Amino acid sequence: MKRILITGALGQLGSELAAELRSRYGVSNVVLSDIRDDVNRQLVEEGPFELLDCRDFEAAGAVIKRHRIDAVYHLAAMLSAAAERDPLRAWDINMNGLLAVLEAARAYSCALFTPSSIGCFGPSTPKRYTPQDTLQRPTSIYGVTKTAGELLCDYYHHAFDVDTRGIRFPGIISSLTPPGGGTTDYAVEIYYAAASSGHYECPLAGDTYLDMMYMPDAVRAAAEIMEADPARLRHRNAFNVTAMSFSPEEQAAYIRKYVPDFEITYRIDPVRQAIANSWPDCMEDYAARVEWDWEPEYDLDMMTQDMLDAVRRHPQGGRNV
Ligand code: AKB
Repeated sequence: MKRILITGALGQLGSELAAELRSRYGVSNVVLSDIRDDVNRQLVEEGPFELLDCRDFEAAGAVIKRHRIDAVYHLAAMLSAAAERDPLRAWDINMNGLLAVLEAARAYSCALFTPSSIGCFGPSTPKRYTPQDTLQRPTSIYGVTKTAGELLCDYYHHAFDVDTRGIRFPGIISSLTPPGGGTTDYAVEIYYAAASSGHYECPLAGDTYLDMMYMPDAVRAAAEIMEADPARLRHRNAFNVTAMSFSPEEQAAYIRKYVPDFEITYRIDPVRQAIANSWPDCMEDYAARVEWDWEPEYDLDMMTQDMLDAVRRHPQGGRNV
């Protein structure tokens, strides 16, 4: 894999994956694309960038051809809470975007990474130590698109031999670019609130457990699965990966180690709470560990120290806002 295209490159995950992949493969070999170019200007100007609506198969194909791309990281998508506010738009962006990029990958023989999510599970999925292969009946539109996307990527692999790969991300916590429209966004916002006012009003109940991961682990996971030996992969597009599972109460307790007066109160957002209640408390990620040696580095304490340092240095809500 030498020449890479990232869609949705200016978002929370894309902006940090761009840095990781550019340090592995060289700035000029990693082309960034997004539907807009008026945010993260530093990233837009640092290396090759294309304005791209990934639902447009012709346009995606033209970018792939022009830059002689051999692997695409398709990150453009709507997250769970935003998707619930506009389900038809979520279907359009998440499914028609994926389909166009899959077709372009097929036409130009590219490998394709697509992130799935803990959102692919539903209330009938085992809630604790959720297995790799299990019941998936998601109840959010985001989850419907994620489960359909996993199946579509599997289909393109077995029907057309496209080298599709993907992982089920938990909530991702980071300080470079803020997340937008996710159920797990609270786990990022809480650090900014702790460092600025010392108080956070949480939209989820204090005992809501969800899987989470710190960004350095998330970008490494995305790079490593694409470098994995295909002969070892029994699964392809839906690897469970996790690093930690905690509730808002527990996260607040860890923050208090470093901000002793930190206070958390709760004002439940019924939409996000319903989504969170339908997701696992904690997954097991044995298949990823066995098939491509996945291992997270950051736990809740290490992440909390690092995040508080980062947000104190950049209190405006993200270095790339
Ligand atoms: C969201 O909350 O929608 C995302 C996710 C877990 O997929 N962060």
